[in-house]
Amino acid sequence: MRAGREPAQGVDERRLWQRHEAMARFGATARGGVNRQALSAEDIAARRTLADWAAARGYRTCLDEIGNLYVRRPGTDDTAAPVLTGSHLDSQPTGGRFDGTYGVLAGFEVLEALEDTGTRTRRAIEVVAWTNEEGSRFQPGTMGSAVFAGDKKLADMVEVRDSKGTRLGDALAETLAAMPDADRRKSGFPVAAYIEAHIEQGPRLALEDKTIGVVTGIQGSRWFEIVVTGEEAHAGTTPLGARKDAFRSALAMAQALQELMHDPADILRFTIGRFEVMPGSPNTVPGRVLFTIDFRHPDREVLRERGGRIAAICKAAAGPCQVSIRETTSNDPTHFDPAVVDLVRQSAAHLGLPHMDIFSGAGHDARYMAPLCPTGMIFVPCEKGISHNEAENATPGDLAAGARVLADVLVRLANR
Ligand code: HGY
Ligand code: MN
Ligand code: MN
Repeated sequence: MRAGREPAQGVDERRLWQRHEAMARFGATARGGVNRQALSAEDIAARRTLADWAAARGYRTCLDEIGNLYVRRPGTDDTAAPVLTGSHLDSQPTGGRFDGTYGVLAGFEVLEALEDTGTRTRRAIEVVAWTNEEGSRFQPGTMGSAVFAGDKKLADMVEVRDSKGTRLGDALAETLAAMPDADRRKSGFPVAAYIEAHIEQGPRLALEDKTIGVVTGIQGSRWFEIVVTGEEAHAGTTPLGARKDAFRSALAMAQALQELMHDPADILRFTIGRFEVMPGSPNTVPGRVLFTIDFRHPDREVLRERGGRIAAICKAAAGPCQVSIRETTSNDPTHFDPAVVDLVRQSAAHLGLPHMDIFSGAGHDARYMAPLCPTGMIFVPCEKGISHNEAENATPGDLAAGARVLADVLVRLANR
């Protein structure tokens, strides 16, 4: 240990990179990404590894009722509410090695840097790995932080099923049982401040040659699940005019929705990422189609107005089929606490790192922490802005730079 150094100087670029290499083994794909979906065996392995690293440093590990995992470095005042940092370990099915993982490992790297520089803080600092941020296996995403914030009820979340019919509650029980040494605690405890480090998942920092993104907020989003019900029929004998073809109706809906969501300024984001045609047999007319909508915009009014027209458009395009529209999550645009945003900006400047303000296009758990406590985020670049893709990449230097800003900001927040 070399005491007396600033906490940020304790950040070890090589150690942080090696932790990423270790985590990338869990759910590793042949194309260099990760498939570590929420509450899967791979997610459990990653969680247990973080807990092992924590134990090696003598840190206490806790789990709450939705499986959010906390690693606690005590402060000098154990009665003071902790400062929280972290992100998520779960990934997309064809995800990258840095989305979410970076925020958890940068937070853990800060704890180690504080040890190595002999830095004490008044408040405890806790690193959290939120459950099911991605929402790819179980919708909605940011589920762990939403339950922590009281925005989603555990009783509702445990009944959510994945596309294979597995109940979230059963997968959660397995995850909790796999970590018997972790203490249990109730979510929603008081938090003094929250700061999350994340790759940008877009091209702006790289294009502007900046190392640090001073995140001012997150755009709003609305997710829907659309189920179109027709009637299975024989592909060879059933006249087109007599069919209740769920695919044909779903396609008409999708085309009408694309027109609704057309934005010449290309600010609006509209994605149909899942489109399941059932029974999926070449010679049976589809009787059921399920598709998802991910709609995002920085302007609350656009989200309300355009989002409010989705149901009518689907019904008008249903033809002879039935259609059900279920909104699975709706989030207004989030604006972070200006004082925390300013801390990030000052810290980047203090460390001599090129930085710029940026509004997040991607969703993050910080969205749910913002109404609870002073909240902010720190972005670092990812190669060509590529994310939710196995080719996602970042440099050891940028990851370490973000962790240094995180160390500086966390210590300031933990000594308030
Ligand atoms: O979907 C999102 O914006 C986040 O990356 N899960
Ligand atoms: Mn993420
Ligand atoms: Mn993601």
